[in-house]
Parts: sequence; C-alpha cells; structure tokens
Amino acid sequence: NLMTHAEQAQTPRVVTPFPAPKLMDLPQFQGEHKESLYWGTYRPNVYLGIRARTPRSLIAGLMWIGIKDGRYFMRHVCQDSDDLSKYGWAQHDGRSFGHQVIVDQDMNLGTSFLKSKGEDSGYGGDWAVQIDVQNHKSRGNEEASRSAHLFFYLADEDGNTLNLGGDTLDIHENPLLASGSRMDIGSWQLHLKSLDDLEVHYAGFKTPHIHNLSDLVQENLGLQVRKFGRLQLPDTSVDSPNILVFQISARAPFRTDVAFISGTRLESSRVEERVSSLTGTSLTNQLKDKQREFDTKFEKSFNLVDKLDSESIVAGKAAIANLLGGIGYFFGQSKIAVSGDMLPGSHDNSILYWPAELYTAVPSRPFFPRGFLWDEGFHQLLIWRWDTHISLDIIGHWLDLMNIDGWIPREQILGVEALSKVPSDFVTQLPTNGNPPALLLALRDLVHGLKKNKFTAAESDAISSFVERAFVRLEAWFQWFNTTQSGKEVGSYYWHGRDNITNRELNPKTLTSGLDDYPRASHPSKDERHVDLRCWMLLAADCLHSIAELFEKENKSAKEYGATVKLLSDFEVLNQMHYDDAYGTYLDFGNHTEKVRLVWKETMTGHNYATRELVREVLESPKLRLVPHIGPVSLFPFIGRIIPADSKVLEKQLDIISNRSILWTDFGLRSLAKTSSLYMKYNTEHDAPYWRGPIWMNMNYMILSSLYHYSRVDGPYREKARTIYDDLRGNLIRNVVKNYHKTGFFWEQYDQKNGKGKGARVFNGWTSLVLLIMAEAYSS
Ligand code: 6A9
Repeated sequence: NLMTHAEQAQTPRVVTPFPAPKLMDLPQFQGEHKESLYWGTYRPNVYLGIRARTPRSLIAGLMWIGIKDGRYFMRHVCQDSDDLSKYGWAQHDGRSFGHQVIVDQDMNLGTSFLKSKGEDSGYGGDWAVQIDVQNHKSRGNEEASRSAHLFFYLADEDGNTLNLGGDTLDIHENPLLASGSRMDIGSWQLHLKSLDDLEVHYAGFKTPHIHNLSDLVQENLGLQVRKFGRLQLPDTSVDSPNILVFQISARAPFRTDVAFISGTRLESSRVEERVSSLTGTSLTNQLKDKQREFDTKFEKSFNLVDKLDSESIVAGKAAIANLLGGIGYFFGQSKIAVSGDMLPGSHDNSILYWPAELYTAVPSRPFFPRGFLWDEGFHQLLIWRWDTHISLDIIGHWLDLMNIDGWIPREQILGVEALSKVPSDFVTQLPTNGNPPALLLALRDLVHGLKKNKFTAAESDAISSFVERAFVRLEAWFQWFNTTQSGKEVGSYYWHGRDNITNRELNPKTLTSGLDDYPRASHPSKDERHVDLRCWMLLAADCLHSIAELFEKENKSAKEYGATVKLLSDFEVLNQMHYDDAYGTYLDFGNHTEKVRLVWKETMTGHNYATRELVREVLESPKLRLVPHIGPVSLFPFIGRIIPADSKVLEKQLDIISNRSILWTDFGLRSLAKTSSLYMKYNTEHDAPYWRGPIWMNMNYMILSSLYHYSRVDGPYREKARTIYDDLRGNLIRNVVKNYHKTGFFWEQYDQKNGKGKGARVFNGWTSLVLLIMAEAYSS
C-alpha cells in the first residue's frame, strides 16, 4: 500500500491516501464477512434498489406507475415531489432481510427482500424480492380496478450482456426472465413467479448511463403510447443489451416473486428447486421467520416492551429498520478544491480524489442519499448496538478515505447516481475544512465495551484488531485538527474556513462545525475560540488515550494523550477561556458585535440600472469578547461531562436547559436560545434559519445523555437532573412518535413552536436516535 517516492512526487499531496495499511484489508473484513454482505438494498436513492458491494455491479430496481388526479407518473428515484404518503422499511436487518411498505395514492406496495446462501449458490448467494400490490378502493374511484404496472429491471454496470429468458415471456410456461454471467458471481438467472394472472412485457437497452434509467423507460413507454396507444413496453431489445426492463401488469391485488440465483454450474444445480424455495409459500414463510427474528433481535437489543406503548415501539422499529435499510454502497471520486497555482492547466481549480468505495448509512434517502462524515458518527451509535461487524465495516470505509494529511472529505458524492442529486456548485470539498470527528463517539463506546467485556468473543476480536490498525489513522486525524484548527492560545480551537469578506450573510456560516448557520462571532478572525470544537478535541484525545492504554502502546503516546485530556478537561482553564458569569454558561470567543442587521441597498450598475440587494450593515465596531449566543454549542462542556457534579455551574446549565424562555419547549430543546439576537433570523434573503431555533435530534440526544449521567452520579443537583431528563426524554419521544404516525415519516428537524416535522421529510439519519432515547442507551 505504501507509495514510492516517485509516485508521491506526481500525485498532489491532497489526493494522496494516508500511507498505512487500509482497515478494509484486515482479515476480519474478508472471507465470509465480505461475502455475507455482498448483495443488499444498497441503493437508498431509489424506492427499491439492489446491488452488490463492488464498483461495477449488476444492479436491480423497481419502478411503477403511480396515478394522481388521473395523471400518470413514473416512480423510481425517491423524490419528495412524488408525494407518497408513506414509504420506508418496517423491518430490515442490514444483512439478509427487509420489508418495506409504500403507499402511493390508492396503491399499497409491499416490497420484501431476502437473501439465502445455499451449497450451490455463487459468490454472495441468491436473493429474492416479493412485491405485493393492493388497492384500497377509497372514495369508490375507478382507478382501483385498473391495471397496475410494475417495472423490474436488471442493469449491468460492467456492460455485460443480459440474455432474455425467452422470445415470448409467458411466465406460467417458463419463469426465466433473464440470465447472464459475470466475473464475480459466475452464471446467474432471474426468475419470476406468481399465482396471479400477470402480463409481462420487456425492453432491452444498451447504455453506460445507468443513472438515467427512469428517463429511458419513460421515453420508451411514451413512444409506445403515442404510436400504438398502449401502455406497454415493446417486447424488443437492442443487440447485447446490458439493461433489461420487465413490465409486470395485472389487476390489483396481486403478488409476484422475483428470484435471483447464481453459481458456476447453474444448469446442473437444482435450479427449479432453488427457485421454488425462493418464491411462493416457501418465500412467504421464510419472510415471516425473518420478520419474527427481527422482532426478537429488536427486543433483545433495545428492551422496550416494559418501557413504552406499542405506538412508540412501532416507530422505534421503523427508526432502526430505515437506518439499516438506508445503508448504501458507493464508488467514485470526490472533487477536491485546490488553489489555482497548485494545479497548472486546471480550469475549475479542482482535482479528483482517488477512486474509492464507501459503505455507509445516509441521512435521508430522497434528499441526501450519500455519506456525511459527522452524521455517520451518530448513525453508528445505533448500528453498533445492532450489528457490531456492520458498524466496524462502515467506520473502516470512512477511515480509509483519509488522505496523507489526516483529512477526510466531509460530504461524499461518489458516482453518477450520487452526483445526479447535487447541484454542481455544491460538489467540491475543501481540504482546509473539517467536520466533527463524531465517529469517535461510536469508537469510544466500542472501546469501553471491550474493556468491560460487553461483547462476544468474535466481536471483541474484531474490535481489537480494528482499533489497533485504526490507531495511526486516528492519531493523524487528531493531528490534522490539532494543527490546522488550533486557536491562538494553547488549548483553544476554532473552525477554520469561515468567510471573513462577505457582506451578504448576517452571520458568516460555519458549515464545518456541522451546525451550519448557528451564530458565532460576527467577524470571523484568527482570535476565535469555538467551545464545541474544543470539546470534540477532548473526545478525540480521550478516545486515543484509552486505545493507547488498551494496547500498552509505548507509554509515550498514552501519556501524551493523557496530558491533552487533562488540559482539555481542566475545569479552571475551560472556565477562563469560555465561561461567562453573567449568562451562566459557556460561549464562543471572537471579534463580535451584536449590532448587525440585513438591509436592502440600491446599487447602480452600468446604464443607470439600480439593483436592490440585501447586505449586512454593521452599526458598531466589533470587539474581542465572548459571543452571547446560547444553544447546543454552549452546552458542549455539559455534553462532555467536564463540569463537576457538585459545581454551581452545573446548576446553571440545568436552569438554562429547563428554561422555557431560553431552550426548553414541549417538543425538545431549541437549537438556539429564544433570547439570542439571531433567533430565527434569515442569514441572507434566501437562507432561512436552520440551526437557529428548530429542534435537532442529535444535539438533543447528546444533551439528554449527559442529563442521564448527572442524574446518576452523586451530587446536589442529581434530582434536578433526573426530573429534567425525564421530561425532556418524554417530550422528544412523544413528539417524534406523534409526527411519525401522523405523517408516516421521520423528519430532519422539528418546529420548536408546534413540534411539526420540518426540513427534509424522510430523514432516518440521526433522527433515528430517538430509538436510543426510548431504550435509554447512552455511552457510559
Ligand atoms: C448540499 C443542496 C439546493 C445539513 O445531514 C447532512 C447535513 C449535516 O451534516 C449538517 O449538519 N445536512 C446539516 O446542517 C444536510 C446538508 C445537505 C447539503 C446539500 C446541496 C443544495 O440543494
């Protein structure tokens, strides 16, 4: 893996991989582990999409025609504008089973996925999909009796030819839809079975542009409608197609099963038997077993039965199922910004990162179906509790994305499918910009659990060898922050990269922190100190310290990190740097004035045109001072449990948390105090408040977790912490569960005034933490 000097000289430093053995090359990620995770529902951007964890896979997916107000729409890619009243995984185990419920107007679709590995199966095993179509004939409409049209497709990203099962597709005669062969799995076959009266048509295409599949099918179908007046694929194919689309039409209700089998000696190996075990009653029974297994594992992992009502439990199941069902596999190259002089001949000052794989959960299937660095840390808090091996696999992929400087790109837009969702202005990643090392929250839990013998032998082995190899990368990560994000004073840090020239933003954003528009010093400068980053550094040092101890690394590094932990958790030093007596809380420090506002200015352009623009007006010179915005950032020392349990400061934090005119609402804690001068303020004309009021689950989880901690350690405020903890926990659960049952979805944030879900609809990233809140599962 190490690069030669010559190679290093040619590759710009920023796109040079970290020179150490990759985590994903560890033996624990090969063999059976790797094979067991080969196929999966790893295309979270579509309503149902299957692929293998390989750069150029055979992929499968489902489209259908939805009817709204008499008009026809092709459904495929998860889009909010489709306005489905529900979709999502009711169960999913992240490995071999999932059951999804989709409600599109009057049509109910159930999509189930099942994997099975038999003796004869090719690499990665066989899989099946069951699609169940129901019509609920509401308002006695006639659509109900019409045919429903499903489109199940296979596409080979490698360009291999797919063979059609037969010239005419009469599946009752011959259930074979398609066959082919690939390097990875050998020969394969796709079969379709149903007891219902189905009509099947097909079309075959050849194109490398697999992200445009919806258009391809829609245009083809449109042509048929215009030419022949029928909504039917033409039953034709180009030569050597790499895409086959099968239209399955029938009157609802109906059910159909698709079975995918593979293996080198397919012809001779009991094909019929295998297909029948993956379809019909046998499939239904296996799905039922898996459903029961999911329920049992859910109960075992989270223990909710005696704690909560059934409505909450249903939502809790949806939380973990959708997080697991949203796990994707991506392959591609990030676009990295470089300064112009670094790259002669480059036009847009960007270069490509090395081609990389990423196996990761995603924040939101319709809005953000790709990896985000700090979101993933929160996702892993749930996932390691469900399946430690999956969690390590995901964290390993992320750490392998580190470059030689110890930097990891924040947003991972890998491959054309991912790219198609992002406006081009937002694609490039800046190598000077960080994002919280939240993955360490999960790693810390794993290491603590290891020390306390909480895992099975196999899990313990996997965690030990993982952290042992990860250590150099974690050190480099720490160093990257410690050198590039440090402040003027020892033990101070600030998020670098805020715009200090703009006059358009009311308060220049800090996207790096993850808290985007959460207000900081009005005038970004080198004098800043950000209290949240300081606490992330403490977490990082603490995590490295406990890993170093675990392996008795040369005493040196354990000692060094120990010293950093000591410095960063020193209550006096912290108070000197960030505590404000009058406010009774921790604040950022920087060049700041409260007297800023956005005003409309007329500017004259050539030819006497006047344009109106909104610009920032500063009514008083900024001064170096503590920045008086209260919110999650101010609570980071509380989150980091740095405050001694008997300190008056702790009481102050509890007061701020529970005060209705500051952070408290009946639905959770606000992301910015109601008393802040920028509470619910637009940042520019179009930039609505985001982290300036609404309730976010990740921050609420962290704060709640500390309330739990302080309600269990001795001290004068223990009871107070307990009461606030109970109330906050109740409020968060009640509101998310209520929204889930009312709207069918989890949301990106919740309105602090009425509790309503807002932002991205279908957000099963960190909002899923509500399940850990139900289970009272926090880090020790
Ligand atoms: C850019 C959109 C017109 C914003 O959940 C992912 C992130 C979080 O990491 C972050 O903390 N979300 C939070 O503040 C969503 C970010 C989406 C960026 C999309 C392109 C332009 O569309």
